[in-house]
Amino acid sequence: MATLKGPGEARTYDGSDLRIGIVHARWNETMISALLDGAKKSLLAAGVKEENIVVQSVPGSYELPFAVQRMYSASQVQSSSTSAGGALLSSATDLLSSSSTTDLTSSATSASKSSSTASKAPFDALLAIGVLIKGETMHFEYIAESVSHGLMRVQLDQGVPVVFGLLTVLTEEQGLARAGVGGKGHNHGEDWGSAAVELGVKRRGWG
Ligand code: DLZ
Repeated sequence: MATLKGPGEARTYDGSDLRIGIVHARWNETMISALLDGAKKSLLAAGVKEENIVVQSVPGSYELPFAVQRMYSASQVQSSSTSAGGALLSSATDLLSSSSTTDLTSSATSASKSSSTASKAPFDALLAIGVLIKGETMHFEYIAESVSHGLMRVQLDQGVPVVFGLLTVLTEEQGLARAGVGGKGHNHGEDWGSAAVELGVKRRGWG
């Protein structure tokens, strides 16, 4: 049954050939963990292979645009690298090396680790996950605005879909509901995973 809110009835897209990059912030870990799980669940359900889901983490949401941009650039270098380009490849991946991250699920960790060994294509889509909770100062507004603009800039400048997985909530309770924690609300991470697959597939058709 379609609801008033949300992306509507989803067509199923075949993600079995896609490579998806996820960067998540570590602030508000309970929600982040649930959102990441939700996103991965949708990706796997669409056929994306575990080894083609690369997860990295950054301290907070403010760091998301830079990390997404570097992660995508590194994947382009990887795909065009020959043995002569190996040094460049390793320096690019070192910027966001899996050993420097604290990923929140064991499956995410294994996906990150496998990313450093397998041969790679550039990411078909990326997903940035963060949870910003409004405090008593203007911090929230500045971070929310710059992250939104930054992620939009990355996707338009790089020509790669960047799914906006940033919850901007007024209270922790709102965040928990939107992460589907405690069986309440809806896990928006699931929608973001589906959006990444749909955009990844469509982008190929759009050239
Ligand atoms: C500083 C800060 C604050 C106050 N709140 C959040 C938050 O609710 N969610 C989040 O993801 N990050 C927060 N941060 C951290 C900033 O995003 C950033 O990591 C630091 O300012 C360092 O650049």
